[in-house]
Amino acid sequence: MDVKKLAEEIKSSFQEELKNFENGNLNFEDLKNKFLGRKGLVADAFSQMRNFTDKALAGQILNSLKNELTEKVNSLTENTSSAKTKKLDLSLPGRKPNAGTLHVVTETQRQIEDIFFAMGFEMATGPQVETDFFNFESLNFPPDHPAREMHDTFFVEGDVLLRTHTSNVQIHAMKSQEPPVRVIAPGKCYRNDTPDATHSPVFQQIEALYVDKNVTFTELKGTLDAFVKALFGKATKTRFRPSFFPFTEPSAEVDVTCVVCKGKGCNVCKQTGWIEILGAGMVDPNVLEAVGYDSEIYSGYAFGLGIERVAMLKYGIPDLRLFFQNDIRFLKQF
Ligand code: FA5
Repeated sequence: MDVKKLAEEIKSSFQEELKNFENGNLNFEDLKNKFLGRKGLVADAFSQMRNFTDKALAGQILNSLKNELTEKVNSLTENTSSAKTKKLDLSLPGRKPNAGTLHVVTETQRQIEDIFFAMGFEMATGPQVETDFFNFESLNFPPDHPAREMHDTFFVEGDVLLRTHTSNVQIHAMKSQEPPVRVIAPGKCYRNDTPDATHSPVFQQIEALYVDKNVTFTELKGTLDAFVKALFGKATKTRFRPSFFPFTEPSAEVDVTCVVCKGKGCNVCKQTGWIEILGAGMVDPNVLEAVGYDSEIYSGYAFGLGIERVAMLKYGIPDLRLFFQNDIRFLKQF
């Protein structure tokens, strides 16, 4: 077989198909595949190599055919893409970029912060990796005190641990300033708790602390009632249950009406109609003395609330684990 003739035939067939392509009767991929594809005419010519008498010459001719067609095809891609740009239809509606939103827990945190800022509280912060002293001892939890059992946590090494509550910030705040102190401190906390509808091993709290002359339990009740009504609406009720925290005396757990069932009882509130959102109390005089405040002159209240629990109530979310699963369908609702 004459390789030159074969190459000429392929070239003229390419010219024919090029016209079809330019007329819009053949698409680019089909044109390219017909000549340069794995099963295209050029590859087919190469596969007939053993039939050509002068194989070296045949190789040269077919290689230069392949290069020539590849160049032509490549120049077509450039032309077509610039042709496409020219045909850009500016009247088409644009593609909307997917704007992110704040996570519902962050959103809730900011709402809570705004309510307390409006009442005159300031922002305070403290470390998440903390020493036993700030997380427990200075808050009146002696070593081996049974109250530590409910705060089983993750130990880093020695007496360094991941804080179990934001109450450590009470100590940092009081050590760094004289009364009056009126601060809130949001942040992550860690406990060796089994995840369920209302618990997670990592969760967030907001601590509040107010120390001054003549601060009373009545003020604590009034502040919390005003806060709950500002966040959940005027109809929301609060319930104070006697409780124990080593660093407050007296102490209370504060519940609000379950918004999922409106107080009737469901699996979120464990059929009680109430959901616990925070622990509170009057700062124990021992704590005030430990930071160098005179407990005869000063008194104060403190409370710590779970932000996820508040977000669940506010938005009627039945399971706390939804916050961490990152399901975009869930997150987009807020
Ligand atoms: C405390 O942590 C105290 N530090 C609160 C406090 C501060 C009392 C100041 C007095 C004065 P408690 O262990 O009850 O208390 O937790 C407070 C809130 O954190 C709970 O009401 C709950 O809303 C939230 N919380 C606790 N553990 C978890 C958890 N594993 N997952 C999600 N939220 C939790």
